Amino acid sequence: MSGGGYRNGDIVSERTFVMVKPDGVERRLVGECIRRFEARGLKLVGLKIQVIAQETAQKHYEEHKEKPFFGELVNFITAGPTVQMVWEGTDAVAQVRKMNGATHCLKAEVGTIRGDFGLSLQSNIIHASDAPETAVREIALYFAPGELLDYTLPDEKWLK
Ligand code: 3AN
Repeated sequence: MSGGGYRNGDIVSERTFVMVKPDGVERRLVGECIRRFEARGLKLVGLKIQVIAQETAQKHYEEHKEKPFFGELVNFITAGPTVQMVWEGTDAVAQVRKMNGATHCLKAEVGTIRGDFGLSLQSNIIHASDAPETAVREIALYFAPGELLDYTLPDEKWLK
């Protein structure tokens, strides 16, 4: 399946890109993030840990290139280990965004990852694609097609 997903009636199964940022890794929140997405019914199809290159970070945050915080953002995201993941499931892009919460942790609802674990704007623990097209671009930036797994879980019939 492509990152763009497919339609089954009104139900969209799709893939989204998620990254636990250096603050999330250093604060040992990787397992908590994975637990929440699994519990929700999403399926992990790609996973790696790495310190990302400046060039990759610049491509990732291309849309913010002209913003005053761009340099600081690139320095922050490349400052330590980050965890890259691809999650698949019904309406995955929107559901993960909702579970992560608003960009500024102080504005994020309690019950979201940012609302439960953060207080900062830049150190906001986790990133996720904001649209299916963004997911396709971001997945390709971090994963080769062969690094993503196609498999079925027995509970999937309950999750569409
Ligand atoms: P989101 O990650 O919720 O999609 P974006 O795409 O608006 O948010 O911003 C990307 C990242 O840039 C944010 N996660 C945050 O770390 C950082 N950022 C956004 N706005 C600012 C700002 N005004 N000052 C510093 N960092 C910012």
